[in-house]
Amino acid sequence: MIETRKSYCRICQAFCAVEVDVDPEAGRLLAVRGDASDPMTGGYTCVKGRQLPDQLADPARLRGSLRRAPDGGFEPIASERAMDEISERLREIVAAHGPRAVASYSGTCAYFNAATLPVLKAWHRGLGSPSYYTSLTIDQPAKIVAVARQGVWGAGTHSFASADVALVIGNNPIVSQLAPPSGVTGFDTVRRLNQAKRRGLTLICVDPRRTELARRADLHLQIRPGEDPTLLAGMLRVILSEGLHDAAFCAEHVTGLEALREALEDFEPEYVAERSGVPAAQMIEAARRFAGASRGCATSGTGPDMAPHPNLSEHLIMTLNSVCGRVNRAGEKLDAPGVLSPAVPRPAMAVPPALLPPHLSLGDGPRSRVRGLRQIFEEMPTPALADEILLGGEGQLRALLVTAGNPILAWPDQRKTLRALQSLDLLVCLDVSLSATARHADYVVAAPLPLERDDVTLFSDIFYEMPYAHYAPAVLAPGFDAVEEWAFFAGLARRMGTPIELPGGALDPERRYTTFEVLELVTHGSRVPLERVRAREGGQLFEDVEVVAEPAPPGNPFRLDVAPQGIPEELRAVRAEPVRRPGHYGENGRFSHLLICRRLRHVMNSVGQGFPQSRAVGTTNSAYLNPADLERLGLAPGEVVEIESEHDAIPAVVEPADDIQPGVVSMAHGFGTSPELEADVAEVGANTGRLVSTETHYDPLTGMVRQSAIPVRLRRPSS
Ligand SMILES: Nc1nc2c(c(=O)[nH]1)N[C@H]1C(S)=C(S)[C@@H](COP(=O)(O)OP(=O)(O)OC[C@H]3O[C@@H](n4cnc5c(=O)[nH]c(N)nc54)[C@H](O)[C@@H]3O)O[C@H]1N2
Ligand SMILES: Nc1nc2c(c(=O)[nH]1)N[C@H]1C(S)=C(S)[C@@H](COP(=O)(O)OP(=O)(O)OC[C@H]3O[C@@H](n4cnc5c(=O)[nH]c(N)nc54)[C@H](O)[C@@H]3O)O[C@H]1N2
Ligand code: SF4
Ligand SMILES: [Mo]
Repeated sequence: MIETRKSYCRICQAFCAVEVDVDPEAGRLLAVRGDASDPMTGGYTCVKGRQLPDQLADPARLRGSLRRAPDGGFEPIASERAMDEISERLREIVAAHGPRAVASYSGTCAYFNAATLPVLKAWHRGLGSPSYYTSLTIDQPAKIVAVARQGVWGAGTHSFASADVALVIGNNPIVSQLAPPSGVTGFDTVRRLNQAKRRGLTLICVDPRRTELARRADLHLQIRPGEDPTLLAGMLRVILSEGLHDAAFCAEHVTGLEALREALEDFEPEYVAERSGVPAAQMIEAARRFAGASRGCATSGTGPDMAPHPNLSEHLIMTLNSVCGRVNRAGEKLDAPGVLSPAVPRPAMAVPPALLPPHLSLGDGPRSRVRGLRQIFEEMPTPALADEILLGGEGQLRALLVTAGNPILAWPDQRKTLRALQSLDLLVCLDVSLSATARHADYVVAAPLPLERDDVTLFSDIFYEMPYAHYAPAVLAPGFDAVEEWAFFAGLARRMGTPIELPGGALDPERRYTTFEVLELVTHGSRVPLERVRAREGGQLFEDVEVVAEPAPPGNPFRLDVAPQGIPEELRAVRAEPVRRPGHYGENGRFSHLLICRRLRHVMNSVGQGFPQSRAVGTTNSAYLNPADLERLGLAPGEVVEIESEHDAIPAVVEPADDIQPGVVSMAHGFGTSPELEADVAEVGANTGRLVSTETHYDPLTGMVRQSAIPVRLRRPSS
């Protein structure tokens, strides 16, 4: 019997609602299609999601847990037995070295599974180990630093749904399906963008590449990679000097305006143009059109956050919104109320850093032992993780539990990552396949795939500009011994006698929980109780959820600080940098190109590289260059070159792309293999993480490594 059920895809955070045909008896997924009745995703799916049946049936999928055997290979192990042995090893490590020696790293896919991270975080608290790491700190920690220094508006910024302008910096949601709150939405993006344009939206894009989004923009500022701080400073200077900001709003809610004005003084349009490559008239027009609109925000993706001075870029982006007063005022109904998020008040006032919850402050939590780095979002910084393993002494990491992440392909400095993983006493990977990282593990624990477990759209709750949520019960059983990630950590806690405290209460070690029960404890206090979300099939709007921005208390003294300590200093430091001549980058100007980050539609980081339709689209992460550059270098499309940075070199397949400006190489991350393996770059791609060092070009506050605007040069391989 074939049954049709509703669920949602979890390969990326778009969480597209789907209808699936399943044969429950055979345990097979027969077909998947977008659910056109869904109010958020409207039937949209992408090439990745349409391959859910291939992912489930993939012969390369893990079909049970594995343990390292004496001969160096893997042998099968029952998952309960694996948990017994792993908890025993952890107990020994904690006894000998203390709880800090036990670390976990969770990758992107852990965020697409609502129970995983809350339980894992609680497991760390219960164990007393601060060594909690995720992909957040190699992604966009700068967005958190900006909030932690400027403060945040309690009622949120204007939504995209009501915007008449959108200024988008280094974000390509048409491919990535991810936009920050108030940004051009990552859900069913093209259709919603077209609607917005019919409404009169002005779209301004800042990107070195003429992206899928930039092609639809009214104004595309094709910036030289890494020059966002200069360009944004120039735009702010235009807005403030022409008086285009919201002076009334600033008088009441903003502080530091004069100090900011002063620090921006030297960012004259001609200087900004020379440095950023954006003509002065275009920069000025963008500033005027942004400030001249009435609603809408400046937002960004990974582009400026991977490049140098990420915290400064994010601060200036936030400042554009603050000085133009692009925030929800008292009495306004919020488009993005949050259905699964806690039902907290949303006051129309600045919430200064001192009043922010601990996870949003640059607090005094445990410090990293390297480079003076600190916790961000109550997480230890992943760029320092390999060093924390390799560096001896008190606090050295001995065990690493990797959940839904792929350090070998994703962390900066791939060779160091390998050395670190190989020197651990214990490496455990919870994954759905034998990833490049899992191949080095002592234990690989098999997790079910999304359609095989209950889940709810908690991660994307803050991005939805409608009161929307989707609870998806499992539609298939894995048919083998698989452990859900939360159950794995609850299993370790039970064996080790440590507590797991969730927002709705502690897990009782004697009880067996369903995933729904755990999700109820995780979403405790949400605006809509989880039971109500589960009661309806498919994605739903909860129209009765109405959140209105509340007035600030009279005499409210709080302000958004647009010139906090560190910002004027960093602006001056940027202004003092030498202007790089195009074609002469890096140390001694030895590098001809800047390599920038990008995403590919048919894969999600390292996920999907083995899917059949994705392989038909492409098997490698090509190095895209302007056709004129290929010609100048005497390279033919499809040819293999060596890309060399200050740190290391990788092979890559070059392809022409006229959406890229000359002097730029655009290349996706998450490809390649572990460095000790021989591999054909045309078949598996190359690892851009190998090109960067964690110790030279990094942000002093977060340790975030320069993963875009990397000086490189290209040449034919020497052999
Ligand atoms: N040079 C360079 N490096 C970068 C970036 C860059 O732009 N340039 N980008 C950075 C960014 S933004 C990020 S987020 C990181 C990504 O870093 P990671 O998140 O560490 O890498 P992914 O490739 O997303 O790893 C996902 C892993 O989860 C597994 N998986 C998939 N589904 C499931 C599941 O349901 N359960 C479990 N347990 N496992 C599952 C996959 O098999 C895969 O091994 O990389 C960063 N690295
Ligand atoms: N299909 C697909 N979707 C994904 C992923 C994937 O791998 N594939 N990865 C997911 C992850 S982990 C994340 S974090 C999100 C990221 O989501 P996005 O940030 O939207 O990711 P990208 O599409 O890489 O867009 C980044 C843009 O920044 C530009 N850029 C690079 N350097 C600079 C610079 O110096 N300045 C400026 N202004 N722009 C620059 C690039 O040209 C690119 O267009 O996407 C998620 N979604
Ligand atoms: S992978 Fe594609 S289908 Fe799946 S959620 Fe993301 S955009 Fe939607
Ligand atoms: Mo990411």
